[in-house]
Amino acid sequence: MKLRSFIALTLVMLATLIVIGCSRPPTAVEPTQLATESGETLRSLAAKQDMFIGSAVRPRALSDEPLYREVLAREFNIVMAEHVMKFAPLHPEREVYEFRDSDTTVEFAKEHDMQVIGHVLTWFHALPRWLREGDFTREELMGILREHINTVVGRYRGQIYAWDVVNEPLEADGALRETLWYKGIGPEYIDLALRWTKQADPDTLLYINDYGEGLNSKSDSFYNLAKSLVERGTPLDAVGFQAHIGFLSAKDAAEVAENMKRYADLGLEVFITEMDVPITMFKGTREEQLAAQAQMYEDFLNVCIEAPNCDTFLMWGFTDRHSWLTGFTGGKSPLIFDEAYHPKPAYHAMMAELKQHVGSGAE
Ligand code: 9MR
Repeated sequence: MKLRSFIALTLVMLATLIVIGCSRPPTAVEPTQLATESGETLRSLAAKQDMFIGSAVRPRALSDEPLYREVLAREFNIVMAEHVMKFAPLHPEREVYEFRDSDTTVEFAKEHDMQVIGHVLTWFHALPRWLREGDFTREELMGILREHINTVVGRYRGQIYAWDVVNEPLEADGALRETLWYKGIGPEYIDLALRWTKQADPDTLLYINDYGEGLNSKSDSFYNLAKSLVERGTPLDAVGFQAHIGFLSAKDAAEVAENMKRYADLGLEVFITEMDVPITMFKGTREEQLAAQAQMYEDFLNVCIEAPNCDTFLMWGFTDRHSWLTGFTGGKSPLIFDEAYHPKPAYHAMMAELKQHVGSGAE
């Protein structure tokens, strides 16, 4: 390497290290600074109206950060693994299952009297190489999926409130997504996965999950998919609206409320499963962005509370310290606690929304 290139490369590496160093989360605050004066929490207020309020979780943060554990257990009564219950991490080789991280999540929930949502049994993403490159026949793929479902759902039988059986089954235009399962088994993979999950744990709730939950052609297709499953007697209890606001999902809470109604008519529950709101979607000063973010969380929580068929509301994490949107680019601050576990305006807005309904005797 020429000397000039070497110096340039070294400078780039140094600059990168400085950026990483500067963007590291600030040191966490002492737990005593965190309790609200009244002693009320999202969890206590949600429980008063038989609601589940929760977050996606990361096992490494659970094991490494006392404050992560403390705030999670204090504020939420339901959790979902952000990554570790997907096919690739759970089933890395054909004959090998790796349950350590998912067990950590389920055990934490048990210790703190929280419910668990299982995410996810079939998805186009997070598939292990042996499966992606396996060149399996239809019968083999069906055998693999059935065995995976039996093993995973069977292991946690009786411990999972609801299973996300099919994640993101649709393309943006509303067509069935051409996943490995779709291509290898056919569209009936959805029915089969739901039936096999029901057999492996008859008491868990089953749902399919996607984004684009306003009123649009994709949400119409999702509704038609759910309707056809119900009509042919395939077990299905709910649909999940991901609610990654401003990224892939609806921005208009009124549209989401309208969309929820038609599922009530089908006898299906709706779960809000992955809500987050990057502040970068709003204009203005940081204070204005945080206020707009708070309003968005409040509006979506309100939609769920007001709907007769929504009592489960999860966010895709709870602290900006741990979010799929907090990466190298940073600055999106999409969650309701900041990187030092201080509650943000969005947290207070959700508390106020819950309080208002407890106060009005909605429980
Ligand atoms: O946030 C998750 C990220 O940490 C994982 O690396 C990724 C692949 O497993 O999945 C992300 O979560 C996705 C979720 O499972 C399904 N809906 C979209 C979420 C954000 O991409």
